[in-house]
Parts: sequence; C-alpha cells; structure tokens
Amino acid sequence: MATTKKRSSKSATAQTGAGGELHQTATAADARITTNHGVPIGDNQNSLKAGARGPSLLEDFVLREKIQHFDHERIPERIVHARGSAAHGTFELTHSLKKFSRAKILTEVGAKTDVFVRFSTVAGGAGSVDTPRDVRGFAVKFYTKEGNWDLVGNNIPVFFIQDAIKFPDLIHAVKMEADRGYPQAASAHDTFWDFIGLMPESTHMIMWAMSDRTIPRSLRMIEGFGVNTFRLLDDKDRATFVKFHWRPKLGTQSTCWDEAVKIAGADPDYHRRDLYEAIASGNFPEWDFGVQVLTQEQADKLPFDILDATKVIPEEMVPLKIIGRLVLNRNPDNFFAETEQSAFLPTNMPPGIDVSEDPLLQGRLFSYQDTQLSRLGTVNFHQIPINRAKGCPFQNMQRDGQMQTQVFTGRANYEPNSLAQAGEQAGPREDASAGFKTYALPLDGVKIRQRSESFADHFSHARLFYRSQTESEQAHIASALVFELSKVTLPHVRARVLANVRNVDEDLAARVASGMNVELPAASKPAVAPIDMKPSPMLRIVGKYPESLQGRAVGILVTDGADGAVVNAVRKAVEAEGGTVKIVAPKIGGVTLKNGKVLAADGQLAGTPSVLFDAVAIIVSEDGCAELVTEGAAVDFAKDAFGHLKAIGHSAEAQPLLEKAGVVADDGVVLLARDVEAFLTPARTRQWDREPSVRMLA
Ligand code: HDD
Repeated sequence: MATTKKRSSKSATAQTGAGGELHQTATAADARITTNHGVPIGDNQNSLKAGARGPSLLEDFVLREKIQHFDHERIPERIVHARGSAAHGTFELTHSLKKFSRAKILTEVGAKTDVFVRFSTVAGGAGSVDTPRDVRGFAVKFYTKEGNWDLVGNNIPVFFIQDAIKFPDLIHAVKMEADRGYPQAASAHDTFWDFIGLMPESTHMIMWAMSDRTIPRSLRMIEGFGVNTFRLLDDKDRATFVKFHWRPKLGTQSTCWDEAVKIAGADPDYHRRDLYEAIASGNFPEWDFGVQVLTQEQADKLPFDILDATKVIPEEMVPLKIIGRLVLNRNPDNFFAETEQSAFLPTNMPPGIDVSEDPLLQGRLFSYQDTQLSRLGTVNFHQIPINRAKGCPFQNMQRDGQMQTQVFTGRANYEPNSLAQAGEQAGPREDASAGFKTYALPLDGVKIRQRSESFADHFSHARLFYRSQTESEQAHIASALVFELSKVTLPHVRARVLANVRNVDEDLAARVASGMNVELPAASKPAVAPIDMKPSPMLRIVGKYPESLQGRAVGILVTDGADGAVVNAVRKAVEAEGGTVKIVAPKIGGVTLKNGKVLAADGQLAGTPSVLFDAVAIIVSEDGCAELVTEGAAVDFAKDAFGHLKAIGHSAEAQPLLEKAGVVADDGVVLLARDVEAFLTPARTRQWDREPSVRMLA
C-alpha cells in the first residue's frame, strides 16, 4: 500500500513512529503475546479453572486483565461531530501573508507542514451512516513550528446561531428527540424545525443546509471554511480581519437526495471508504487554501457585520486569495489512537493569528478544551501522540495530573526562578517579542447581555444565497424543504418556518407550501427589512466543478458472454483519466466472457448497486440480459443510474433491461462501441438536463 509507512521491526514490542508515537509491532523472532506488563502468556485460549469443568478462579490475572481492559475500551463520543474520518497530510504555503501576519505558517513560502485532518457529520452518533443531509466538519490540525494551529471549520461558511449561548439548545433540538431516542442523524423532525422557526437568524444557514452541499459525493469534494472571522497580526501587532477557505481540487460535488438515502443502506461507510481507498491507491485528495483579508475600514463599509457568523463575505466584495495547498497522503494507522483521540481546539493558534469578538467564536474558545476533559479524561490530553505539538518543542511549568507521561527533571517547576545561578536547570521563560500576543483592541462599553443591532438582519444573506443558485439548485432547496417539513408533525412549526421563508423569496415559500399542499401563512415580521444584494455566482455548485473522470468511479455490469474488448476499452479510457472502475456481476466469482476468458468481479450485483458509482456501463450478452430483466437488483441498477442523472453506456444487447428500467434515450445514454469517447463525455458530469423528466421537483 502506497501510504502505509514501512516501520523497522527491530524490537518485538514498541517503536517510535513519525510523530513520536509508540507503535506496537511484533517480529517473527519475538511475537509472544504478553500481559500489559510484559509477562509472556502461556495460554490465551483457556481461563484458569478449578478443574476442567469447574468455575474460574479469581487468581487468573491474565483473564481479569484482558476482560477488564476490554470493558473499558470505549470513551465518550464527541457531543457533536461524533462520526468522523481522518487522514494525515502536508500543507505547503505558496504565497506569503507577511504583509498581514507574522505567523511562520503563513509567511514561509515553500515550507511543508504536517497536518492531520478530520472530516465529520454533525448530528449523528459515531456509528451512524456517512450520507445523511448534514453539515460536514472540516477540522485541520497544522503542526507548525510555533505550536499547533487548529482550524476547526465546516463545509458551509455560515452557522445557525449568532451567539454560543444558543449552541446547547441548537444541538439538543437537532439530535434525536429526548423522549423517543430518534431520529438518528436527521434534521427532519419536529424539535429541529421548531427551534429553527423560532430562531430566524438560522434562515441563511438553512438555505445552505437544504442545498446539495449537505449531501456531498465525497469528502474529497467538499469545500471548507473557518466560518468565524479571525484576525491576523503583523510584526508590529497591526490587525486585519481574515476568513479562511479550503477549495477542493476535484470541485464541490454532491449526490442526489434519493441517491444519498440509498447509499446509506448500500454502504454506510461510503465517505470513509472513499477517502481511505483514494489515499491507499495514491490518489491523494488536494485542496487550495485561500484567505479573504480585509481591514477594519473595509469591514465598516459592508452592509453587514463581519462578526456575525450567519453572514458570508461574498467573494465579489472581498476576493479570495489562494495562498497554499493541502494534500492528504497517509491514512491513520489506528482509528482510535488517531482519529478518535484527536482533539481540535480553536484556541490553538500560533503568534500572528488571533480571534475576533464574534460571540459564537468566543464561546467556542471555552467549549473545545472543556469537552476534551470529559472525552479524553485528563488535562494531559495534549500528550496523546496525535495531539502533541510536534513541529516545535513544548515546555512549561505545568506538572502532574492523570496520565502524565512526561518525566521532568530538576526542581524548576515554577517561574520566575533563579536556579540557574546555582547551576541548575531553570526551565523555559516567556518570549515577549515572538510569543503569542492578543490584539490590543480598544474597548469602551458597559457589561450587557444584548445582541448587537448590527446582527439584526436575518434574511438578506439567505436571499442572496437562494437567488445566486442555478434553477436546478433552487429546485433542490425547495424539494429539501418539502421533504424535511413533511416529516414535521406539528402544523404550527411548519407554518412558522414558511413564514420566515417568505422573507427570503416569495416564490420559494410558495413552492414549498404547494409541495406540502398547505396554505401559505403570512410572512413573519423581520426585525430589519431585508435588502437585495447582487447575486454571487461563486455561491453555486453546478457549473463550477471540473468535468473530469478524475476521482470518479465507473461501475461496469457484466454477464456471461459479454464482450470483453468493450469492457477493456471502457476500463482503459476511464483509468487513463484518473477514474476508477469496478466490475459488477450477478455472482462474485465473475463471468465467462464471449472470448471464453473469466472476468473476476469486484462486487456482486445485489450488494453493489449503481448508487455507488458516478457513471455505469452495462455490457451484457443477449442471454445474460434475458436473465437480468427478471432480477430486481439489475433493473434497479439501470433505473437508479438514470434517475440519479448518471451516464449509462451500454451494449446493444442491454436494451431490454434499459426498457424494463424505464431508461429513455438522451445525451447521457450511449451505445458503446470500441471507441468509448461518446460515453466519457457524459460520464464526466451529471445529466442535469434529465432531471425534470425523472423527478417531481417542488
Ligand atoms: Fe464545534 C466539535 C466546527 C460551533 C462546540 N466543531 C466540532 C468539530 C468541528 C466543529 C469540525 C469536530 C472537530 C473534530 O473533528 O474533532 N463548531 C464548528 C464550527 C462552528 C462550531 C465551524 C461554528 C463556527 N462548536 C460550536 C459552538 C460550540 C461548539 C458555538 C459551543 C459553544 N464543537 C463543540 C464541541 C466539540 C465540537 C462540543 C465536540 C467535540 C469537540 O468539540 O472536540 O466542543
């Protein structure tokens, strides 16, 4: 496997890995299983008993240790973002931000910094599926020379609420309902929409959440955003504001809703597997890193407050500057040790980066450190290898605590001290010039619990987002709202949401009401009348991703007697463009081709539906097709591919199956000859034009 580092196997027990972590390995020379304390075990099959058929003895420390350790294997899952998948990688700065920041990570062009990135869903538990409609977390830990920098973002640039004090309410509302314990990993239920309707500030985020961005095709195809506004500080401690962005090289791509639902059954680990397999096969996912930098004066001129996390700064107003590149190139060796124990803290920032007064961010500065204590159980969680600052030394006068693994020498556990004068180790000292500094923000005010008036506009940005979308993206937002609100059982909750949506766009509200066959309520009264901003095409997905087979998967359904030359031609062409091919056959043992050769299958038809692919080819013989038309999984294979707007290449013999599946000829349905180019063109994208013929959109 390209990504798994070969580690030398000199010792039988433990070695130090790339990140200073201990790796447990065994060699042929000494592969003895031991207790946790190193005592070799003579029998790992039988417990110690009073006679062969008698009760077990308390004396059996081997049994007790093994069972006890097992009993304690689980730790509390994250209260949010519990389900995640992660990878190691490298960040390389391509353009310096020296003018604005003194952080080395933002100024040393060409320097490569190790990173660990964890993607996640928000609402579901650790064992939930990968493809619910949900925001995706995009948390990056940079192991910089000046300490860890954790940029803990999402794939959506705004948030539901403006003030952290509402976070527990938001999460309680979206998670499974308190009395019944369902639904799992779903926002389509009463309590979520009840909260949303009562919090009009969430309307902008709702537009994003109902868009296709929350049903991504792959974690390799999501954007990332720091969401909150941060500050950069230059070497004279002058400040500018900054927003951070990640742009996937493969473009932002999504599934269809019906497809996402079916993937959840076909492969609950769809995104995790996709990320793991891409990295394992050397197709390293890549993102551009961009910043929007703006001064206080520029911020003052904007028609919204940049400290309000429910607002975006349109790129048309403040352009995005690409300054770096992130590549994920190594899978974790151990899911628990790395992915599960990784702890991201928005408070981890090197000198030259600072927070803003955004009240959502301010609350985050407490929550993450605090949550690790209940999750990882000790103030020493920073010593867990994945969390350790490894780009630089870390040293201070903090001592002891549970699970302390450092062995300190000398007496210097306080500061200042004069022990050096006696020739003893004096320990570290503060660095007034290059150490972390907080921006000296002039402040003048009274203590008050009040939302700033500049946060009062809750609809202009929702309107901006909706009106910036293409027609089909707008239809998806309307349909998603219909789906979600149709699962709401309380009519007054639906009505309140609709009343808010009327302030976004009257047509959208009317479509959603009609999609539910309910009356349109009066519009809610906005605190501030929404304004119409110039549409921002940068907020779209459709038309923005590169039309390419790079990173895409093509499934080829074959039967006995299929033409192997056509199968090979498709495979060669797809792989040449960076796509992957999987052979799907009625039986896992494969098929015997027309030329008598056996073609092995990668997946059996019933377990490998077309939802797992971006495009499909159906290359079958006449007899093979006659069998497939009586097989529901084969009919669904073609029907779903068509319904999910995928290209279908097929042999002439596949026609009866296509007819049974209701596949109608269009530009995306291509008769395959040896020259497969005609299939590749539609296979590089989705057939959006087909959508009105296969789906009743709201
Ligand atoms: Fe959060 C985890 C992203 C607001 C409290 N958050 C967490 C993770 C991501 C985000 C990606 C998973 C990190 C990982 O992979 O381990 N959260 C965000 C973004 C927010 C945001 C982009 C809005 C700008 N979060 C937010 C608020 C609070 C929290 C307002 C609390 C006041 N978030 C947490 C947490 C978590 C967390 C409870 C759970 C696990 C963890 O921190 O380490 O502390």
